[in-house]
Amino acid sequence: MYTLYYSPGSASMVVHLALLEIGAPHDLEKVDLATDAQRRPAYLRLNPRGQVPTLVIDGKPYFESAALLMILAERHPEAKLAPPVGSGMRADWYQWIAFFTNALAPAYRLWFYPSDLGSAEHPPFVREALRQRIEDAWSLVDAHLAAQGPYMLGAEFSGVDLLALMYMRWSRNMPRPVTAWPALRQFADRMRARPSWQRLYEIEGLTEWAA
Ligand SMILES: N[C@@H](CCC(=O)N[C@@H](CS)C(=O)NCC(=O)O)C(=O)O
Repeated sequence: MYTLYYSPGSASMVVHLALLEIGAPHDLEKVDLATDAQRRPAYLRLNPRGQVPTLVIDGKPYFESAALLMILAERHPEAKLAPPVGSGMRADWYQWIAFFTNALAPAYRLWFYPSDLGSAEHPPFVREALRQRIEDAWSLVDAHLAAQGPYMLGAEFSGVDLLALMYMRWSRNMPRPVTAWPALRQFADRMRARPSWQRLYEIEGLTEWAA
């Protein structure tokens, strides 16, 4: 039913985690970013952006990690990755997914891919602006978790926690890793104890930021 085109530790993580949380049977196809496999014509036919992840659902390819999370959550309501439609928690769920994909993901993308702006390395003022934007977003999430945690939606775990965790991991070698904020640290520890996280590490062969 599902084939996930992924690269270890990349934006495919949230989709891989969702599949593991759901327990949905799936095939994995590794895309070797080191050899630019994402730019080969056969892959571009699946994902015209030349990025991972791509999720093929019943023969049709889809891209954008947060959209894939939402699609999976809807297709598998029993996994409770999304609160019921129409509920206040569902509204919070949309809000936080939009927050992460708008306030955080583009700044991360530019941080890791200066080539998107045509340079091998950002000038210091751009790097500083991106760092500030990323840290401001994490400060907001830290305050939210401290006041209304332990999960993004409060008492209940949901798919948006998987999205948050993926982005949190990407901060590990940045000037201020998320583990420097107390509530984010607690959240990370709670989430990294989940079996899906441990299984993903085994399958993707990851070691850094395991727990
Ligand atoms: N907005 C996209 C971003 C995907 C993305 O930037 N993927 C990176 C890996 S984390 C990638 O494919 N990089 C290879 C490249 O851009 O050439 C999503 O969330 O799916």
